[in-house]
Amino acid sequence: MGTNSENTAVVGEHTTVVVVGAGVAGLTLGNFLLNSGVECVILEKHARDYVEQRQRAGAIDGRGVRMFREWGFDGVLEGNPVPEAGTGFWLDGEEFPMEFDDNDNRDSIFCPQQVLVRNLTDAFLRAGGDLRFEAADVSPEDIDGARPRVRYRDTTGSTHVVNCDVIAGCDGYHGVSRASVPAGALTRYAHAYGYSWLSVLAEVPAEPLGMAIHSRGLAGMLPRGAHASRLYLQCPADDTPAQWPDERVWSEMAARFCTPVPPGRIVDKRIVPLRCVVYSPMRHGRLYLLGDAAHIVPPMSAKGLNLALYDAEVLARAIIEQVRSDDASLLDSYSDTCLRHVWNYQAFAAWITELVHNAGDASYAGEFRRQTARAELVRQFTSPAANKLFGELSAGVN
Ligand code: RFL
Repeated sequence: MGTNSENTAVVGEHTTVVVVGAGVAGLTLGNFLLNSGVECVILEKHARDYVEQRQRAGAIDGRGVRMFREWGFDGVLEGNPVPEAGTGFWLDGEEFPMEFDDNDNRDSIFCPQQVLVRNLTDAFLRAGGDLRFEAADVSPEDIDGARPRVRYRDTTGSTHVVNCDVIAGCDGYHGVSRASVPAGALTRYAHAYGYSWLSVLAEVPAEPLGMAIHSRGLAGMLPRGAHASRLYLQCPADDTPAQWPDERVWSEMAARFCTPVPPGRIVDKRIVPLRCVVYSPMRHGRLYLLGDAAHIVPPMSAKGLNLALYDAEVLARAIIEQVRSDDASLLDSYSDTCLRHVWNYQAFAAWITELVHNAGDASYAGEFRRQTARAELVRQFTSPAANKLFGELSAGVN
């Protein structure tokens, strides 16, 4: 390693994989690589505290739970997970329990995303991993050339260049990795729903637990640990959090669940537009895109985090195969392998999103669609065959 004192650039550093972003995709990939003896460096733009406190998803599906077990990382799921059993759907106040008759959904758990991120960070650092927080101006370079590398600035202002064989873009939807792909090289497939969710984090246990379908719109209450919940309220696409004072949140929850909902302290409120996005292919040259950097699913499906985990495992296996056997076939098929799974989950996400929203507020899809969606929902709740199919769709089974 040499230092150019004029521009304080540190040159000559080399690793096998530079992972951009220490979210669930980046940390899972980093851990699997390190555990298999593959060198990597993770670059994260935020400070460790910020990343570890960021509250987001909370549902890990059966495939994700089994994946961590199979790789010997059971420990990363510890720390306040709540079994998913007991989730219900309320249709105009009538409760229907959702019990899926398949292994995938039986294995799934509620584990707050920040708990998973904290545990993955600890595991990576404990194993001697190289994780650099507060990396500014991260910039993938020569991604389809002979010398792929990533440039960034550290907290002292020094510029570093890390040369590598593979760049893993795990920096979310607004990150720099996908933006570094030349215009026109990726196709963007997208669909926007005409409504959003007000997403609220509150310091109360999730009770009632589940989703409510009502003519006022959808509502949801799901656990984020034993003492906190995420609340969702369908709202017009152009609403702002300022239009939702705390009292309105609690009274609207009670109105949509048709039951009193004990209020608690609200710590976060944001508007999440409901949309689906897929970028294809999920690779350009030596840059591979993972997780939200490559696709967004509407939150009703609770699959965003799980897709990120899937991508991380597929890329980890592909890189390990390349390093151990000099065999690039899994790397070459990375995008196709992931996209099959992505479109499968997008299909489930689009179906469940439309079903539960159409069955509620008729001002979007009309009264006819409301009635057919309600009939279909009741069949989901009451027919063992339909329920089994729901379980299979949600588990991504073809
Ligand atoms: P992440 O988790 O956003 O991590 C990206 C990381 O990259 C960093 N970064 C950069 N680092 C270096 N240089 C740059 N220029 C960078 N730009 C960004 C970021 O700081 C961050 O650390 O993406 P990843 O790993 O792809 O994971 C995706 C999931 O986080 C996401 O899909 C889920 O949170 C979506 N989601 C849910 N998914 C589920 O499976 N189940 C759920 O129940 C669920 N609930 C949710 C959700 C997303 C939500 N929000 C935030 C819209 C609930 C909410 C409210």
